[in-house]
Amino acid sequence: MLSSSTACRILSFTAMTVVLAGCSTPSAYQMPMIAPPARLDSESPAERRTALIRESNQGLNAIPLLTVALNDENLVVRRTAVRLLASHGEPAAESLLIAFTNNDSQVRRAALQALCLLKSSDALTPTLAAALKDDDRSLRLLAVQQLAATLPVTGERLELLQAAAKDADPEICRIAQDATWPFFRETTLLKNRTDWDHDVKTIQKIQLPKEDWAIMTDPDNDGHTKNWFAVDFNDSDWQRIPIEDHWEKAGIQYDGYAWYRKTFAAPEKPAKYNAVELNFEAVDECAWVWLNGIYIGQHNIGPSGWTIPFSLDVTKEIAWGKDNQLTVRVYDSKGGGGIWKPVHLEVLE
Ligand SMILES: [Ca+2]
Repeated sequence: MLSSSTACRILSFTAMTVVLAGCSTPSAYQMPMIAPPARLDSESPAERRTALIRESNQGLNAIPLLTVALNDENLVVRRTAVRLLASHGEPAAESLLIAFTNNDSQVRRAALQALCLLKSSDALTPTLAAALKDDDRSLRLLAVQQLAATLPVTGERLELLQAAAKDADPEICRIAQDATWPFFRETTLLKNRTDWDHDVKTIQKIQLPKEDWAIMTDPDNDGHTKNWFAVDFNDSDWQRIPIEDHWEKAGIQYDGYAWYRKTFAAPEKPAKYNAVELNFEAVDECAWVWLNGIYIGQHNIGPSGWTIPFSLDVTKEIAWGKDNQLTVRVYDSKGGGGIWKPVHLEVLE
């Protein structure tokens, strides 16, 4: 078996031959202008590294040499080789795929970073699938970020993200879960409608009951797959707590996802109105909301959203003069969590 330095030397010769063969007007007088052969057989890693850089500066012919150097016994030489391959872009893509199978996780990571810049997520799917199984967390994180970056998430990318949503690392898990979360709706409030040039007046403001909301924690984040938002879902075995305070005050010491459900009576239909909105004075921290089984929108701006009021349009979803079923999925990353301020139904004109 060839040692890596012997293989480098052979490839160095091959690369030089290609350089010479590539000259359009080869001539004995031009020979002295070509850099002396690289010292890739040097015992010194610093000299081998310098030689790699010099070869790489000559152009794409250095790619085979750099590929062999990925297996150099010295980690600095190996990592220099992958960095130089990345600098050659698309022509080095095949070599970067080889680098991605390297024993050195830093070489694998540098290769994957370069490949993510060169190829679309769909073209890179097999590589990203392998990266999601890497022992090195940074490779799994890079892969999940890449898979989640292109919307919509469908097909094989969706399947991979669904698998990554069960990763042992909480950050990787969260990115994958967010990317595969199937509910989104943009709400348009009356005051923001471009076709609306009147002052918006609140003609009825009905505070929802404070007491007796059903709550269930969802540590596996799969309540939506069990239809916890459905009107006819049976929540009779869920704990009852008041809103307008953090769930910790009701004895639930918990950070993560949790679901609230409440049935409330809506008033009779007003003679005249232009919109109906559900206003949350504050939910700590993020919220996803259904009314009568229909998804109506979200408040999802991260931890800083815990004290920011928000409203969602329910003009089409409200059932006048009847019971209405409200479901709120809450995410709390730290500290107090829950629907800690009042919720109102607002009839607007
Ligand atoms: Ca919090």
